[in-house]
Amino acid sequence: MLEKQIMYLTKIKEPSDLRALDYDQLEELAQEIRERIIEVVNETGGHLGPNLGVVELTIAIHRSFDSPRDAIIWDTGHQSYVHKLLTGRQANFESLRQQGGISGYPSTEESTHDWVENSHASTSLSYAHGLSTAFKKSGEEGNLKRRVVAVIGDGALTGGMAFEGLNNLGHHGSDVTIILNDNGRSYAPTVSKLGESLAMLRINPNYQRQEERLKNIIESLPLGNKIAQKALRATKAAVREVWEPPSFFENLGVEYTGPFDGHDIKKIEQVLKQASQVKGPVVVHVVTQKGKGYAPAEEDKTKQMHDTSTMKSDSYTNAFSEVLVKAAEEHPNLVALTAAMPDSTGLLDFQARYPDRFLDVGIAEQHGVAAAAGMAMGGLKPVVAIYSTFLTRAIDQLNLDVGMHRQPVVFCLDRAGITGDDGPSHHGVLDMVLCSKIPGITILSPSSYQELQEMFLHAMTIEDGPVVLRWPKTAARQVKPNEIGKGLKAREVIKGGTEKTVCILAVGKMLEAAEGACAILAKNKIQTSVWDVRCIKPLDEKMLEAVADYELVVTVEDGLANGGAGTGIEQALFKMGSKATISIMGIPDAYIPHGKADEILSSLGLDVEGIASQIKKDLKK
Ligand SMILES: Cc1ncc(C[n+]2csc(CCOP(=O)(O)OP(=O)(O)O)c2C)c(N)n1
Repeated sequence: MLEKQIMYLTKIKEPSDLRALDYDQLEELAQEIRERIIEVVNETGGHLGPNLGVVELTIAIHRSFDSPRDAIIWDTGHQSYVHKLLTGRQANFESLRQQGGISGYPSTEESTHDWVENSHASTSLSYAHGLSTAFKKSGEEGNLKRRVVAVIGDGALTGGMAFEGLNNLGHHGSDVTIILNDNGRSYAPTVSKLGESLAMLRINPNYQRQEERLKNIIESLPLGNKIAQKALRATKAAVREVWEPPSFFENLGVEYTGPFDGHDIKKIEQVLKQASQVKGPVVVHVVTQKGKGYAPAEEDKTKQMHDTSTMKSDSYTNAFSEVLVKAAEEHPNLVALTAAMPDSTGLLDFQARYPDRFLDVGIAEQHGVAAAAGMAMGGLKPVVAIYSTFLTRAIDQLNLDVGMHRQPVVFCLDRAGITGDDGPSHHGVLDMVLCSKIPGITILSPSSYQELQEMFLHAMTIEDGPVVLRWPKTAARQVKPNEIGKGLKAREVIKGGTEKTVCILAVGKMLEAAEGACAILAKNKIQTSVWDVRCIKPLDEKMLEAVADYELVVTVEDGLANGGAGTGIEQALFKMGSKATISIMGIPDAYIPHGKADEILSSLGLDVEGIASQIKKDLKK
């Protein structure tokens, strides 16, 4: 960076330091922040577009409120980099998302300015309601003065929890300032009628002018002129009725003000200061541009560089993307659903080919899964493309609305297992534990590019209940046709001789590590068989029979060890009367911090060496 460019940022140790700068200096600071974020995120990866869009807004928020006395909650938390830079974390900002470094989301461990550890969307209004209630109930003078601020995007506002929160905030009259950061997009353009109405306000200056004019007239009338005031107030209400969003919020008991240019620091500051005087909840609608100030982000039509990841041709996601388009040709009733993530779940090609069969439900996983149940009841074949971590939101719907009704919905879980840089809330480690408890479900986990495609086509033929396919973020192995399994069968990959000493049952991508461990053990003259489990539920009886009389059966999965695939295998073998020692290798019950996925797996002993040494230990027992 040039010296001139770091004139201000390094001086901001605490948000209160912002107050020493005038508006010209703040503009320069905004530029320095943008450059710093671009520089770091280009190295580390992360959420670029959302953070570039909130630079001025974050500065204005920190000048208007007194953090951490006032609580600022960032919905989803992916747009908190600017906040981090302004709250004492700029010195090690380049460690963003690196093991031991700064988290890509708010982190209570990192700073008292971060109130929650979030990353799943649409929770901010609930946290805000809770905090505001607690501050009020404490009765302490200091607490009564605290303001609670929730910053929520138009995307996150499509989530059911956000609507539940709004409803409850309005009902209770909680003192919360809700900053609606409206950039018109989630990853893709936001799917929401409310969003469309917000956009109408955003692009139509008439609304603002009319509001302003009426406000001025009402204020200029002499106090005695009650009739005229009443008539004008009615006119103002009528004007508002025509414009949906204000009446939408106000009917819920939440004041609305806006829209304002979210890149105008002075204006936003002024509005926020006024809004913080309002009793009860108030929405301040600000309009920002995602990716602002960085041409590659501004020009990226797909996602305005929401994040820096791109779909790789050798990824499991790509294998899915290809086979989905192929299956759609054969199954005219196939529809594909996403919860606001068409690109990262591999649906873009499908969307381009079959726009009428592509459905974005908004950031609304619960609704999406129940809607898929309805679609299946009506004769469609829904494919729900979703990250493993976000399916957790909709387990109840998968269990009762899909599972109990035995609806043939296919769930395609991307980013299953340890995902790495995004930290504890993004690891997809719960899906096998939760889904395996659902009666009648089929759960498949591919170990290669070709296997995924074979499994997906098979899943399309299952008509008596839901199917879950889960795969990791990493590159998929390319294998020959004779290395692909069939149907719901497991596949014996390595026959370990006649002694039946050790057998490894590997799930999905862990197969590769299991094969490596087998090679190490062979050097130590330990004969080891390896199976690709493929189908976690129902388990392949033939595999169970074949391994039941081994001395040691080791299961390896990239999901929670407690209650997942290994537990299911252990119970099945026990029921069969197997005397084998069973060793279950998987993720411990812990919130695992961010880092590189492979490094995390190695640290948990879930790599070639770790598996081999666990087996040696187990054999000594
Ligand atoms: C429950 C849940 N589903 C999906 C996501 C993935 N996701 C992260 S940010 C995002 C879009 C958020 O849009 P918006 O709230 O408008 O914020 P913006 O990025 O536009 O600033 C999505 C879908 C998530 N974090 N949580």
